[in-house]
Amino acid sequence: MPLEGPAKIVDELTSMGFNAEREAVTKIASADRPAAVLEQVIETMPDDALVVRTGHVESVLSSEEPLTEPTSSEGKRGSTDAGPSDANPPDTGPSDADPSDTDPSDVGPSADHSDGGRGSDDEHPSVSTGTTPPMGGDTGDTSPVETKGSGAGRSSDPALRSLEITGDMTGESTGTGEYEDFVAVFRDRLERLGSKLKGRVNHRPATAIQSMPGGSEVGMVGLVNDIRSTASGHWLIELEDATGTFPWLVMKDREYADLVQELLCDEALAMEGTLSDDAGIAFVDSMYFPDVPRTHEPSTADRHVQAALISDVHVGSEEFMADAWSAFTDWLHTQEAQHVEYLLIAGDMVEGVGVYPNQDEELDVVDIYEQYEAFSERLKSVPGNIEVVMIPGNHDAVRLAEPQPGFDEDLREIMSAHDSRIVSNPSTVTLEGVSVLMYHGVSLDEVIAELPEEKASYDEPHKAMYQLLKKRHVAPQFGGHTRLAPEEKDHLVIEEVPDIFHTGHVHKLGFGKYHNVLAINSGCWQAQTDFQASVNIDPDAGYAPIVDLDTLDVTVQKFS
Ligand code: D5M
Ligand code: FE
Ligand code: ZN
Repeated sequence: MPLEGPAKIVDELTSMGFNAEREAVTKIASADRPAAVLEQVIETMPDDALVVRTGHVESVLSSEEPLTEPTSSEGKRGSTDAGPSDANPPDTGPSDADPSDTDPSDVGPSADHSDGGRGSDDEHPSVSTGTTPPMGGDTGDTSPVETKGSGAGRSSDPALRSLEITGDMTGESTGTGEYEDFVAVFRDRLERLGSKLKGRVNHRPATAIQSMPGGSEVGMVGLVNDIRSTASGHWLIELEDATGTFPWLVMKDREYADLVQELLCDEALAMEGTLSDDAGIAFVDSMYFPDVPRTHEPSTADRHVQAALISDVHVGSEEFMADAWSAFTDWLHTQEAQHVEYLLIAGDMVEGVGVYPNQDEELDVVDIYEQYEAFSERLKSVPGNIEVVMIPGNHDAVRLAEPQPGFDEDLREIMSAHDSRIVSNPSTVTLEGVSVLMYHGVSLDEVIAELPEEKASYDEPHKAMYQLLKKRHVAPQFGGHTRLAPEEKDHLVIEEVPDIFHTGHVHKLGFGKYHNVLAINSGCWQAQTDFQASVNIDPDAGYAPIVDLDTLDVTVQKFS
């Protein structure tokens, strides 16, 4: 067996139905005789093991037994022909559906993504409609064309990959739930977003403004404390900073009146204006959001590599779309998907229990742990050589208040078969230089409810995401749908501009660019629930948006 490096080792292991810890692969690759070590590792794997762990490789490396040269590529899990289906339960593995039966047009991009919010925005990114290069066409890859099995087409060297996580607050929760923590988290928000605004206005503390004479030109940076309309149809916005509050009046016929509709309580703003004669109020002349600079230039990967961005799998729900999921994971094993090396899942892995009233009437699996077991089985049909990153959502078994820490040890153990990175909601994952801010998206319900239809709607969820980017905060408004966990630091501030912003939750697919940031709301893998039918939510289920990390172009693959 010619072994050339980690990529080959991963391919070899996945072809035998094993996933492997990254460290384990590295250890094998750096051994004196990697092929012999790999053979020994496979020979000595426990029968029921699905994952080659670092400890196991270490014990092989340190064993006294002389290592024999491998004589064939057959491990005890069977030949490479068997594919990973060995490790999959009969009803979930890619073995069920032969992708060669599938008409490529069935899994092609949605034909209607020019409407319904799929990239229909003016600033939408270029959308490929199925221009995937011919199989193996552009890589000089000489590996045999395979349409299913090990994902062997994904033969790029894992050493070319890079994946860094920032902003994962798992294990770093400081909040005690005391009042002081709420004070601290808002103070941190004001300091960090305020520092982005202070250069734009000649700002003064609220208390200083309170003692300035009528007619003065004033500026202030603060959090929106209250938004009221006056009897004459003007708008009164109360801004709060560390010293106190001050009322700002936006006249209904001013150009800024339109922007008032975009405001949410607790977001950071800068205002500039003129004090009234009695100095009791300031008339707004200009208003600034922390925003993403228009000049933002996103980073891109140095090679052609892709990431699949999905969310809202909802395993355990009667409406979980098992066939669509299998079609997706089958596709990941095909040559067409050979460049998909990363899979990001933005929350709601499982349906959960007790999330919404009467939810139990639509549960297929009623035990939360069994739901994660079932999810883990579904994850096993994702090729082992794809890097998976996941954050929790509001249906997952972690605290509801945001930021939500990554899953606890018990759940990690259940999901350990695929060596996924499990991080907090939100977190930023940087893939080969391209930063992706992952956030589940509960605040989108609120943005959509509060803002006018043309600024944010379920049909164009990416526009609601633009608002979060503009406010540089993933969940600005406190006290509504979104529960906020008080922490010393506001983990929900968008400190650095991401290259990609990925959310889910609203079960609608939509994407577009805001000041060069690609915003993608992935759809879901759950058909319409009774509740959703009752409120006319028509989910986009069974779609996988695929992003080219070298160009940030998006292709939508449809599996339902
Ligand atoms: O929520 C999916 C979408 O549906 C999201 O926009 C919230 C909305 N939803 C679903 N069920 C309910 C109930 N019972 N009340 C209010 N809003 C709801 P997800 O949380 O991902 O299921
Ligand atoms: Fe969901
Ligand atoms: Zn959700």
